[in-house]
Amino acid sequence: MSSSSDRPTGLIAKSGIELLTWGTPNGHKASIILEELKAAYGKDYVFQGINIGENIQKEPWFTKYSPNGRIPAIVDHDRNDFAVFEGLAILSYLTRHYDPDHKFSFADPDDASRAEQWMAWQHGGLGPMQGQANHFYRLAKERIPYPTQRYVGETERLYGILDNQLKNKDYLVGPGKGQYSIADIANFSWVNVSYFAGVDLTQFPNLEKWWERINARPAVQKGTSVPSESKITNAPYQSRLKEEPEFKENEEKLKDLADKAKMQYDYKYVSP
Ligand SMILES: N[C@@H](CCC(=O)N[C@@H](CS)C(=O)NCC(=O)O)C(=O)O
Repeated sequence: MSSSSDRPTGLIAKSGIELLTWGTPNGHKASIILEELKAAYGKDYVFQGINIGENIQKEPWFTKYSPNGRIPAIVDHDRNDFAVFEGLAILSYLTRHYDPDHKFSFADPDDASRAEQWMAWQHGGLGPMQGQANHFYRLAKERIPYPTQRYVGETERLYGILDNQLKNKDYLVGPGKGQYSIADIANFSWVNVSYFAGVDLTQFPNLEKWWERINARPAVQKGTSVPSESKITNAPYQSRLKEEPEFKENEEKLKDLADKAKMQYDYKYVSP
């Protein structure tokens, strides 16, 4: 179930989970796990699109649930309207309460800690650095070489860390080859917009295979289309490069500027 197209002004559901979100990497973390729980257990949810371009996330009714004024947030109507903000906390809360068979989380305390470590790493490293890479590579009003190479380079260094972790594993955490979990969902949501930040995923072969594996999951396809189809994730980005010559030309210009910035400051990412 989705919301009406009117500007949201408050909660709309009375039971179950209500997700307040927008089509960004942090938003996708919450909608992917909710789609996975729906597919695995039949747990339904309601969402409202919070258009961050219109600053709905700064309105008092919203900051009551998400004090940082950012998406995503969830409200659990079945648990006294308990509200959760921050991706890691949302992923942990939902699996703690609604993943009894540990299909996306871990019963083993050491694996649970490992998953938490990779989610914390995403929050402290990958998300903030790639967010800044997006800003300086593409969104800022002017192209400034130093921060562009600094943040695109640091994002590439972090991708190198993930690539190394996935050398002999299909998923980041878990016994043997690993088990798909909330640790993968947190990091996938950012790797799924690598090209938007000027990072070429083919440089990281283990990571690219992991991205393909996760992107092929039906629940991931559904989750990344909440609240609406995304144009910035890697698959539609690649299609636009093929189909829209003007888009391709502009993207090549951005890449060229970033490559020159890297050369100017001799930045090389270093992966262990
Ligand atoms: N660490 C938070 C980050 C949340 C965040 O940065 N959300 C962005 C969208 S990806 C946002 O709401 N931006 C709008 C704003 O800053 O006003 C998480 O993982 O949930």
